[in-house]
Amino acid sequence: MTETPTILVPGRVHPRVLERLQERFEIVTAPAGTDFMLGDDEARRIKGMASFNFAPASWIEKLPSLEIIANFGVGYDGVDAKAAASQGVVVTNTPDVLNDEVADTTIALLLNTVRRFHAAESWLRDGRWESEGAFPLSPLSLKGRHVGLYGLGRIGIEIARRLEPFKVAISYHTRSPRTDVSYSYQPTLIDLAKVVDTLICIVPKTPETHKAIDAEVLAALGENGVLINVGRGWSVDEDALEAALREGTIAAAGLDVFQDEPKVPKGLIELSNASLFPHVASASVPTRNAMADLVVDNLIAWFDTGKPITPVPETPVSKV
Ligand code: A2R
Repeated sequence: MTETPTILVPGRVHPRVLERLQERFEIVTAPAGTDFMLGDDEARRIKGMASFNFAPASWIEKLPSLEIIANFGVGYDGVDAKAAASQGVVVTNTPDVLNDEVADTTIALLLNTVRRFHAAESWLRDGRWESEGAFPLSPLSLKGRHVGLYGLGRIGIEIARRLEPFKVAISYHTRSPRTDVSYSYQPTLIDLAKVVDTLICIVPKTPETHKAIDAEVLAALGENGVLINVGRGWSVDEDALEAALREGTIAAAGLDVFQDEPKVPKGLIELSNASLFPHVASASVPTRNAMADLVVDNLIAWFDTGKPITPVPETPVSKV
C-alpha cells in the first residue's frame, strides 16, 4: 500500500482546505512566522504544503522531501517560487477562479469612490437624510472618464470588459502589449497616467512594481484623477498617495489592498475622498470555496498523477 503523503499547513488557511485535506492526507499544522518549529523527523515526512501566501526559502530548505507547495490565492509573492524551483519543488496558485469576483468588486469600488455611495449610505443610516435633507451631490462621476489599467492579465481583462458598457475610454500599460485587444497601449506607467484620469492597479507584487505608483504618477493623473488599487498595496507609495489626496493633487482613491495589512494608515482612514475595503475583492463564500478546492485539487492531482493543475511559471515541469 502506498504511504499517505503528509501535508504541512503553516498558519491560517480556509477551513474547506483543511476539511478536504483531512480526507486524503496526513496533516501537520505549524504557526507561520520566522521560526521553523518542526523537528527533523517531522520535517522529513512533509511532502506537500498548503499555504496562504507563506513559504519562505528558510522553510523550503528545511523540508528535504517537499514536492509541492499549493498556494491559496493568485498572488504568491509570499512563496519563494525561485527557491522552490531550485529545489525541484512545484508551486501552484489559484488563477482564474477569482477573476469574475475581483473584477466585479473593482467596478463596485470604482463606483463607490467616484459617487461616494459608502458615505451616502451612512448619511441615511445616521438619520441625516431626515434631519438635514438630501446627501450632497458627488463632485465626481464615472461619465466621460478615461480609465487606464496598470496590468491587463487574467483579472485586468475582466475589469476592462466590465468597463466597456460604462462607455468610458480604456487604455493600459503592461510590459508587453496584448495582440488580442483594441484598447490603446502605453509603453510606460507614467505615459498611461498622463493620458488617463482614472488608474486601476492590477499587477502582481514584484521588485519592478514596488511603489510604482508614486508622487510623479499621481501628479500625472491630475486633479480630477482617481486611483483604484485591487492588486497589492506594495505597488502604491502610500505616503505619496495620502499627500496627493489631502492636497488635491488627485481627487479620490479606492483601495482594497494596503502595504502592511491589516494595518491601514490612520491618515488614509481620516480622508473622506478615499473609499477603503479590507481586502475583500475575492472574498465571497462561492469564490473562496472555489479557491480552496483548487488548492486541494492541485495536491491531489500531483500525488495521483504527477501533474499539477495550475503550476506557476517559475515551477519545474511535472514529474511525468
Ligand atoms: O507585463 P506583462 O506583459 O507580463 O503583463 C502583466 C502585468 N505586469 C506588469 N505590467 C507592467 N509592469 C510590470 N512590471 C508588470 N508585471 C506584470 O500584470 C499582466 O498583464 C498582469 C498580470 O496578469 P496575470 O499574471 O494574469 O495575473 P492576474 O491573475 O490578473 O492577477 C494579478 C494580481 C495578482 O498577482 C495578485 O497580486 C492580485 O492581482 O490579486
